[in-house]
Amino acid sequence: MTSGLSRRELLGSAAVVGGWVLLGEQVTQAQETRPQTTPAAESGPYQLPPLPYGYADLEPFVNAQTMKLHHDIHHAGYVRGANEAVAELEAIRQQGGEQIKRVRAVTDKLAFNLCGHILHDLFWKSMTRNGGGDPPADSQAARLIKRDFGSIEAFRAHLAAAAVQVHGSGWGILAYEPLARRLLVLQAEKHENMGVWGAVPLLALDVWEHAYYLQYQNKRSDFIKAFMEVINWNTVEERLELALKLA
Ligand code: MN3
Repeated sequence: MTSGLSRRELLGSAAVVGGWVLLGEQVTQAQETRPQTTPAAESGPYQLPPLPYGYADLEPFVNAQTMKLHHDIHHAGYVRGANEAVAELEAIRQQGGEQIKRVRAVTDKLAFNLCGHILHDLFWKSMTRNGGGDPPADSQAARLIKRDFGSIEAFRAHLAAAAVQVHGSGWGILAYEPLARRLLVLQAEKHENMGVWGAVPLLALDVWEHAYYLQYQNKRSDFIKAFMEVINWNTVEERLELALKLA
């Protein structure tokens, strides 16, 4: 990733969206693919990333049907919505006049869809075949999780409780907060509410019903247990090492 960047470069390239810090790599990708004049829905600054594994690769924990619908339909919808919002804001600026009153509504649409895109991108990377267990004993993640939560087990219990208790649709998230230089377990309602400005998400657990209902029905906690078996600690470590440079 961008681990060769200095702190100043990293800060300069990070953007904050809906309370979540977006690390430099994704911002750069977005800037390099500026919208063209084609309809906003299918093109624009944001693109649906391919899954980092096959649809069936996380079975039995996440089945192929759930994975395909979730990625190809739901995640794609957030990408489309974010691109639409960007194009609508551009049109509003150009047209001016009464159109300017739509900024509130379209900004809301942008935050919802873009945060949905950002968190799904991290969600796919948060899981891997043969993942789960504890982070490597000598990793920064293991060190900081033990320091800030007491133990890996206490962290897992906290994350699971946060994910189970989300009101409605949302997320359980492990994040690094650079002001106090500490890890936090956060919840997100929908994709964008309850975020903490400046906190960098390191691990994201989707508990919208579409993430588990086909396979686990109403048993959200069973899906959360399954997620624990596929956690990708390499992703956590990579993102944590970048986040540590923010403070
Ligand atoms: Mn989802």
